[in-house]
Parts: sequence; structure tokens; C-alpha cells
Amino acid sequence: MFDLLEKYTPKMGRGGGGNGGGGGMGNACYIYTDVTPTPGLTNNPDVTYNLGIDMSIPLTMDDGNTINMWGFTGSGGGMMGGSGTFPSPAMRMREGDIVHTNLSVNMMWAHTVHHHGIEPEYHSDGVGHISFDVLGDTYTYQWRPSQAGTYFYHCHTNTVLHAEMGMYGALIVDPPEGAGTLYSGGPTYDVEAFWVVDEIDSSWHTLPWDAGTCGGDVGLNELNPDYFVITGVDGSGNSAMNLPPISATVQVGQKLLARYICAGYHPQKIRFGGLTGTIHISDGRVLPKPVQVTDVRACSGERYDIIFEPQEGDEGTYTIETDIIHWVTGEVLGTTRTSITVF
Ligand SMILES: [Cu+2]
Repeated sequence: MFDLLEKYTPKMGRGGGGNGGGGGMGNACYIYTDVTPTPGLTNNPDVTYNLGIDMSIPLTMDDGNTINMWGFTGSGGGMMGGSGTFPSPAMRMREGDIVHTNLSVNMMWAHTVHHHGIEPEYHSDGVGHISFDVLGDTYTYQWRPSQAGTYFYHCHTNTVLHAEMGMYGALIVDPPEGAGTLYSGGPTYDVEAFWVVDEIDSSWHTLPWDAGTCGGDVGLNELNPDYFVITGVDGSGNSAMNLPPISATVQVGQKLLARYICAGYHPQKIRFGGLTGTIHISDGRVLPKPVQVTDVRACSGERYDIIFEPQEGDEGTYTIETDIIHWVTGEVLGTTRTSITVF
């Protein structure tokens, strides 16, 4: 057992050696960097994602204010980051694929990739404090999803801050049949919508990456959100994920699959504006019996796969509203909106 109170100076990853000084690295505590190659690494993954880091992603809100977000870049490449989006780019693969997530991080800060809901061995779990952080290095997370459904990935270094800063993206596992079937032997769908709902406390968004890691009180126990976003958009518009627009359109007789991710810290309640949906998968696990709902309550990190099958007479536009609810007081702090149009 290592001493949890031990203060650890971040050091360079493999090949580096020694205690890193390194500009901008600050004086972080509880940062344990990777020093060994990934065990059991195959040379033939089915899918590879190369992620970099961008600590300067401007997100312009409806009121004209710009909030700084952090995220992963999908183009991999540069250790210096750049070209990041909020949310980070979606990952998508089939059940049973062997996936490599190569994360490159410069010497300025530490980050990880945790594939939330996937169960790899611990070297690839990306939980900073339990395994290690990536700093000044490229690390390969090797993993293999075993159940189709909606997941997400996020950074797990100084997690409370880094997740709030936007370091996450959707992770979609298709069955062996591919997109269009929810899970093997399960329902098919014609159209997809991605609803990733989050709240933002802009007062957190000027903190350094290692804020609070040495025990100082930087206010991370107080989340007072002043912005509310769905799939990276304040109000309504197009997704920042290079995925179909979040305002979905579906024809009578077609099936719309909504992939809902509660990416905030406060609980949420999503309401379907009069439409009835059927939950088939919750948190990447197929329900024994599908459940019909007109709204869903969700807590941090939960995901739901919900299919809508509009019938003759359902034509019209339905507003999909998600309330963000204070976890102690029950007060509705804010609401995001998108829509489903049935024609
Ligand atoms: Cu991070």
C-alpha cells in the first residue's frame, strides 16, 4: 500500500525517467503517471482512436459569453492539442471489436481516458488515482466492448473538474449486425438522436488542471450552474459531435432511437412533450422487459436507449425538455430543449 498522503511529484512517462519539472505542470498531488507499456497489447486492433488534448475550446453561449472548455481532439496527432470540440468526438465500434485508444498528452498537464461502463483490465481502465495518469507520453488503452448500447468516455484525472470542463464524448457500441439494430436480436431503428445533457458553472472554467489536487479548497464542492447545454449546444442547434442534428425528424412508421446521456452532476428529468418512448437498454444492459415512458429521471453518468415509434395521427413537433434539478433542494436550476418532428 502506498501512503495516500504522500505527495508525489509527477514524473515523465516511460523513456523519460527522473522527476519531471516541466513548465506549467504546477505542483500537483495524487498524479501517478504511466511507466510501463500496456500489458497484452495486440498489434491488430479492429478499431483505433488517436486522441490528443485541447485545453482551449471556446464555447459561445446564447447570451454571447464565451466559456473555455477542455476536450479530446479526434485527430490524434499533436501532443500540443488544438482542434478540440465540446463534447469530444464520438467513438463507435461493434460488440467484440478490439479497440485501441491512443492518448497523447504533453508535459503541461495530466489526463486519462476512462471508457465509462466498459470493463477492461485495470491498466486500461483510465481511472487516474487507481491506475495512472498520462503526462508527457502516449498511452494505449486496449479494450473490448461486450454489450451493445450507449456509453461515454471521459477524463478521470482530477475528475470532478476535468469532467465539468467537458472532457467527455459519446461511445456507441453497435451489435455485430451494425448500426440500425440496437442489440443483437433486438429492435431495429431508422433514425438516431443524441441527447447529451450537462450543466456548466462558468466560475470553475478558469481553474488550472490540477486545482484542488493538493487539498486546497478551490470550491469544487459547490456547483452552481449558470448554463445548461444539450450535446454541446446552448439552446437548440446542431451537434458539435459530427453526429446528426439533435433536433430529430422521423416519419410515421419509422423508428427513432434516442441515445440519452446524463453528463452533468445534478440529477435530470427528461420529458418527451407528449410522446411515449420505450426504454430498451439502460447503462449498456438490455432490460429484461422494455419499459414505456413519457419521461425519465437520470443521475450522473446514466445512459438510456429509448425508441420512439410515432403512429398515424402523431404528426407534429414535440419539445424534448430536460430539467436539471438541484440534488439537495430539488429546485429546477435550468432546462435544455430540443425537438422531435414527426411527419
Ligand atoms: Cu483531463
